[in-house]
Amino acid sequence: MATSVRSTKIENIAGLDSAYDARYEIYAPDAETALRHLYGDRKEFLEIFTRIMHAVRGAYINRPEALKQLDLRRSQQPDWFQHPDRVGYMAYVDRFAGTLGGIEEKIDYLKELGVNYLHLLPFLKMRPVRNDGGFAVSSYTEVEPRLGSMEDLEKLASHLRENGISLCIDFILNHTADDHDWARRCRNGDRAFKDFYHFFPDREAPDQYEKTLGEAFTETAPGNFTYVPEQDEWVWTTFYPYQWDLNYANPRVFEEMLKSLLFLANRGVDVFRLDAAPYLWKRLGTDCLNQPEVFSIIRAFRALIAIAAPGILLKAEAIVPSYNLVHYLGAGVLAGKECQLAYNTTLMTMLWSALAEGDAVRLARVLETIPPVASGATWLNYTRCHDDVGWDVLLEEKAGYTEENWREHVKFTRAFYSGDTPGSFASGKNYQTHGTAGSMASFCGLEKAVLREDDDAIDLAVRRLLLLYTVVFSYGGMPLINMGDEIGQLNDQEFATREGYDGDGRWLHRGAMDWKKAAWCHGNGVEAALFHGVQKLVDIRSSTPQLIQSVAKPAVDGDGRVLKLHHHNAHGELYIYVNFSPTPASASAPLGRVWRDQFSGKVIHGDRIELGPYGRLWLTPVDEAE
Ligand code: OTU
Repeated sequence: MATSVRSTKIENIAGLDSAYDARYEIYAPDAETALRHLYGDRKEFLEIFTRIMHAVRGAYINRPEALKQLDLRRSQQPDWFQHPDRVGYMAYVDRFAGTLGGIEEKIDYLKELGVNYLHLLPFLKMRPVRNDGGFAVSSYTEVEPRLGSMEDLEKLASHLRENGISLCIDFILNHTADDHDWARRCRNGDRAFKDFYHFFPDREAPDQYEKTLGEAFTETAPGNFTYVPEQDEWVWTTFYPYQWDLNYANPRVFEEMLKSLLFLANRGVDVFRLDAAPYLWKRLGTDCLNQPEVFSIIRAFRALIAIAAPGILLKAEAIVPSYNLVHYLGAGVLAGKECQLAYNTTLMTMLWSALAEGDAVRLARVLETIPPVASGATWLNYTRCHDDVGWDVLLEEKAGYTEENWREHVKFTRAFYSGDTPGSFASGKNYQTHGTAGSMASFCGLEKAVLREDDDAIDLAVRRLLLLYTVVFSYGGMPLINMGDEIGQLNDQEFATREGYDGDGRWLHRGAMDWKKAAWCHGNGVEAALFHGVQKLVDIRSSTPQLIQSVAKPAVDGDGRVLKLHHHNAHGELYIYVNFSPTPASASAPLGRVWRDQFSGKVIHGDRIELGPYGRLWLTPVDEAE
C-alpha cells in the first residue's frame, strides 16, 4: 500500500474556510487514489500531487462568491439535476443566436419551452478554417472572437443563472487543434511540449497500434496517425488530422487540462460535456477505448472539482455499448466517483430502430439488458444531436438475437433512415461507413410529407416525433432537446455550401435555427403542434415525482408494437404506453388501480387500452380522494 500524502497536504491548505477544508478531507483521498493509479510509479509523484492540489486551492480562492453560494446550495441538494422539472436543450451558438450575447435574447424562448439546462456546442477559440465544428480547440481560456469574449461568457452564464438555467459546455479533452500553443511549440522544436502529444519517429509503432484500433471518421479521416512534416514525425490523431490526441500519461497534460476546466468553471459553467471520453488512454494491443486509466482520469477530475467547485457536473460523451457506458457513471464501489450524467446512446439508437420497424420488441429487449445506473448519477436521454446516429454501437447490443439477425436489422435501420428503403418515411443521408445524418423531423417523415403536401403524412410525422420525445421524457434521467426539433426543423439542403462544411455530412442537420418557423409556434400549424406537444411533455414531466431517481422497466404489449414503461418509487407508480406502429393497437391496462392519462385528462376504465396510430398515454393513479 502506497503511503498517503494527504497529511502533508492538509497543512498546506490551512487558513481556507471550513467548507473547503471539509471537502478536502473527504475528496483528497479519492483524488490521490486516482492520481496514483495514473502517475504513482513516478518518483516525483509527491511534487505532481502537490502542484495539482495548489491548482485546486487557487481555483477555489478565485471562485466568485456567487458561485460558492451556488456550490453550497447544490451540496445540500446533490440530486438537483435529477428533478423531473429539469429539461435540456442543445445548440450551436452561431446557428442559434449568432453570438454569446445573442443567446441572452433567446432566454425567453427557452423559458417558454420549459428549458432550464442549455448545452452550447464548442465556442472556445478554434482553428480558423477546418475545425470540426469547433471541436478543434486552439485555446481553452479564450472564446472564439467571432462568437464573443470571456466577459460575454461570464455575463451570459450569470444571466442564465438568474433565470434558473444551467450552462453546459463541451470540454474537448482528448485532443487540441494543431494550432494550439502546445502544438505550435512542438512544431517549433520545443522539446518540453513533445510529451503533450503522442509522437512517433516512424510508422513502426503506429502500424502496431493500427492492428487493433478502430476508426472514427472512416471516410473523411481514415487512419489514426498523421505525418507532421516540420518534425518529420507521426502524431496520434483519432479524429481529423488537425486534432492531435493529448497524452494523459504525461501528468502535465492532466494538470493543464484541470486548470482549464477550473478556469471555465469559475466563469460560471455548470456542466462539462467530456467529449470523446473513451479515447483518453492508449494501450498497445487494444482498441484504446475505455481503458481503466480513462476512469481514473475522470475520477481525479471529479474529486478535485468536488473540492474546488462542487456544484459542477461532469457529463460523459461515450458512444459505446451500455455495458461499457454505465461505468462512466460509476458502478459498485466507484458509485458517485465518476460522471453524474452520460448520453444514453443505446436508448437513442434503439428508438430509431423501433420506429423504423413499427415494433417495440427489440427495443424492450435491449433496454432490459442495460445495467442499472449508480445512485447519484443518471442518463441524459436524447434522440438527435449535432453528430450522426452511429449504428455501430448497436452491433454489440444483440440482446439474445443471433449475430446474423442482428446485423441484418442494423443494416435495415441504417438504410431506412437514409430513405433508401422503399416505403421509408425518413429523409437522411448515410454518413461515413456506419452512421446516418439528418434532423429529427426529417427522420420522422416530415420532410417527405411536406414535399408531398400530404396532411395525413404530416400528422403521422408529428406523432412520431412526439412519440419519441415521450419516451425520452419518461425513461428516467434528464431529457435533452436538440435545437429546432421542437419546431420540426428539416434537413438543411444547402449544407454543402455552408461555412465550416469541409466535406463533413453532419452539416446536413446543423442548419441555422429557423426563427421564422419558431415564430409560428403560437399559430396552429405543424410548428405549433410540435412546440405545444413538447411544452406539454415538460409540464407533465415536472409534476411526475414518480420519475425521481427512477429508470423505467420496459415491457411490450399490443402484438409487440406497444412499449410499456413502468416506474415505481416512493412517490408511487407511473405507466407510459407508446404505440410504435402507424396502425391502432390494443393493450392490457395496468391492474389494481384507476388510472388517468395526463395527455388527455381521461380516466381509464376497463382492462383494455386502445391506442391510435403512434398513440401514447402517460398514466398516473387517480387519487382516491378525487
Ligand atoms: C465527438 O464525437 C463530437 O461529438 C464530434 O462532433 C467530434 O467531431 C468528435 O468528438 C471529435 O471531437 O466519433 O461521431 O465515443 O464516438 O466522441 C462522433 C465517443 C464521434 C466518440 C465521439 C465522437
